[in-house]
Amino acid sequence: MKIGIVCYPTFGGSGVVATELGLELSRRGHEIHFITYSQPVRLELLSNNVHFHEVHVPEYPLFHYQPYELALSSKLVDMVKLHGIQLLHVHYAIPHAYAAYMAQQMLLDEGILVPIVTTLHGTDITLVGSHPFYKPAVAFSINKSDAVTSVSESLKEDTLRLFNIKKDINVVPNFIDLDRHVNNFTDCQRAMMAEDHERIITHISNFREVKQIPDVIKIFYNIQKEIPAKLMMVGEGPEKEGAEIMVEELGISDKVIFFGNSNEIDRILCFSDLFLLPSQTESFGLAALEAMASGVPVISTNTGGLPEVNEDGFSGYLSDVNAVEDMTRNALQILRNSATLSTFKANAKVQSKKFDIHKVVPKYEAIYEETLNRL
Ligand code: GMT
Repeated sequence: MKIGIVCYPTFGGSGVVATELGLELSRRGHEIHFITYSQPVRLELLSNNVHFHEVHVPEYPLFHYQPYELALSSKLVDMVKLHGIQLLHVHYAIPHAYAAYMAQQMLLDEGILVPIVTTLHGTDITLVGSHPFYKPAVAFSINKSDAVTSVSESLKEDTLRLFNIKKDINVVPNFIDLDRHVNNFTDCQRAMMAEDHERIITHISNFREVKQIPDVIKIFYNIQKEIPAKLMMVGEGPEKEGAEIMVEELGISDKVIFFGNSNEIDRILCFSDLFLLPSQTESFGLAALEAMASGVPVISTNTGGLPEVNEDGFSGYLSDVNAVEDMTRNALQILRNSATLSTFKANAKVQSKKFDIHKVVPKYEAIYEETLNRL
């Protein structure tokens, strides 16, 4: 199949999932066209069947807001015609599903029928999309998609509760490429980060309010009072500066490293003992899955899709949002004893295998085929 993939190209779950999906589809013989405003961060190699088409939005002083949707839908029309793209798979409803629908209508006018598959990722539904300013447009573009998928059961339920949706929603969970992800490091240079007797705790996110960054720091603060430990904070976002100030005020600057965005996630996870994800909401929690695939147990909240990813008492523990004391207790339960830690590390790997790329990507292929056959 010739498939056009539209996504956000930045560091962030939906863009990572879209990119990894496109790359795996290309390995399975499909021709993939990424269409977005810059080259996706995990898309390092372009090849015969992986293409990238950049959407340009010319700056014009008259516009207070530059019309990205318009530029994207025009680019989709051009790329479908030029490359014979048969199907558009858009990740994140806003504004991608909307722009794809406009492209579909323009193409129909020329007698070309291109179906749209929309994948809902979470914040497009729970945090942003359900805002009254966007809600009618989001509901409309979901209902106009030819197939709709969500990354967890929980997100499907949220979508049906928040919007008047007439389409079936297929749950296709996020996935992990274990062959590529399982760290092949003989030495991930742990010694550069911590002493042998110290536990390494890691948090990776886009540092938005929803990630509850102050809770990450509070949990770590409690842990390091009990056992020797270091905290690795990976990512960039609006809450980062506040976190740096909090770390300073708590007097733990020598135990916390802020990395910023990193292309070395695998190496960081390779030397990590525990992953913290105390989010207020999380439709899936791809970062937790990546941690588990590297054998890192997860302390998370029990919100959204997290219970579908992290199995309580097996790959880690789940707690209520803001239950800092409970999350501290659970973290110490895993970290205090080396034998317990080894068991949880092994369990985390086992749990990640449920989301093996080779089990999940065929589900998308089946949806594409079914959608194309329905035309
Ligand atoms: O978590 C974010 O703020 C980024 C966001 C995104 O769109 O990239 O992540 C969402 O999609 C990911 C991939 O499906 C999920 O793993 C995240 O759980 C989800 N984030 C939230 O629901 C807050």
